[in-house]
Amino acid sequence: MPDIRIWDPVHECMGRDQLRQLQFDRLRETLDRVYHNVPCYQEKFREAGFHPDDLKCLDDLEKLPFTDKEDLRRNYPYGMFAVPLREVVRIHSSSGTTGKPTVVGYSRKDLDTWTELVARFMTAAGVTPEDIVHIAFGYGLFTGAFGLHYGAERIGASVIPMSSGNTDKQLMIMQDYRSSALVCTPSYALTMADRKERAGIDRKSFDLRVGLFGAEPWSEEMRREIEERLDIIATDNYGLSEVMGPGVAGECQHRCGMHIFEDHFLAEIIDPDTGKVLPEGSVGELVLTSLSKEAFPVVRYRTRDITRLDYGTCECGRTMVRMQKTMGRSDDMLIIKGVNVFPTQIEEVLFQMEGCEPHYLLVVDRVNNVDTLEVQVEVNEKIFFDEMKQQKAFVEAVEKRLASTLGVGARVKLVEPTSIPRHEGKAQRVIDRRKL
Ligand code: DLL
Repeated sequence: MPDIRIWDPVHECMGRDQLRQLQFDRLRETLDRVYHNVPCYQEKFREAGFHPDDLKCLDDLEKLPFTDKEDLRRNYPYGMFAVPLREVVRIHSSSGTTGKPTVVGYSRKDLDTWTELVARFMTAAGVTPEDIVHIAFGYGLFTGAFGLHYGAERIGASVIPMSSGNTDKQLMIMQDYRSSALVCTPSYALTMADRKERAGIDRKSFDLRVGLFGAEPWSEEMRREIEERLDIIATDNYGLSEVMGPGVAGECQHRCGMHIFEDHFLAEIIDPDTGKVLPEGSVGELVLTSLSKEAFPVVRYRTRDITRLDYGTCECGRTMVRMQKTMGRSDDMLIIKGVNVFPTQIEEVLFQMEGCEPHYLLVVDRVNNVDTLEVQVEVNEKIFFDEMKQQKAFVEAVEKRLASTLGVGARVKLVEPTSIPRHEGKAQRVIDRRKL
């Protein structure tokens, strides 16, 4: 039987008219805040001939330009903050399109909101104070671990801040400490299932009953496989660092889309090519505007995630719109082992290595449920004809540089000069063989 517990029924089950009024009031405050505190927004608004006082209804938002990763890159590291640093109590970051990551900040109130919203979706997924929540996201600049950690604590669950890696130890702790809720990427959940089966561990020796998975795309088939092999209910949750981290949206136990917490985020669907807002029910790129953030508000942030919004009522009683599982991206970002990787980051590294030619191909695959990345790169004749020993040292040097830049390992394969296919028009540099 689905659990009907709702963390914040006043907001999560709000009437749509009342919600729109709340969104409007909060949007006005947000526009005022960014206009007066963030030069980048002030400039954008001026260029669009828009003043925050011009906002008369929610649809007026369409008159404003978008924000994207490029704006964050240009204002690296703190240029998009809307409060002085002394009011920022936490900093996280996410991959940028080039060597520099994007930086996001939280005020004390932002951290409180974040915690509340994570508690919302964890409750919607069925987590209660009785649960022992095993967090296997990496603690660090990534928002996943800290976000879910504080949300679970707020619910009153017992949190195990396990962090990522060392799968055997993870399994031991899960068995011994009787973890009942697992938090990680869906692909890592499958890695755990593999290891458990290989070690011949009986599924009855686990108390796991629910999984809260996110940070990367996954299919319904993958959900079924995780549920079957770990004997749990697997739920999906969505978020992105620039908008807050996890806690933007999450599934309830009916699992028919992730409820977007619309009292804090305004969602639009646009055509990624024209930027036009699409009619309700269309598939397109999700654009989000934060409605309550103090330190790092975002106005019309292009997530690049392709999805569809469903405004139909959900049996759980929540009135918040549901987003479908993402169907891809409108840019070339890859998510490898839960880590966001842009081909441009790889290109930058290759171009810095003497001997590499500007021709490369990225081959992404999933082997035994683990993502793999192979970087095939053309090298000049000197290196190609060098001794094996020198070639090996060269490959190792590139791999080391890639691992430290990307935060995830890649296998480098040197290929003969001119062997990578040349394209007239747009180069095709990525082959993704995973079936997501
Ligand atoms: O991945 C935040 C997060 C952490 C979400 C933990 C859920 C759980 P970023 O590292 O900035 O933030 O990556 C954001 O990851 O634009 C999507 O492309 C992808 N993504 C996140 N959640 C999902 C999901 C975190 N449930 C980018 N399904 C986003 C598909 C997801 N893609």
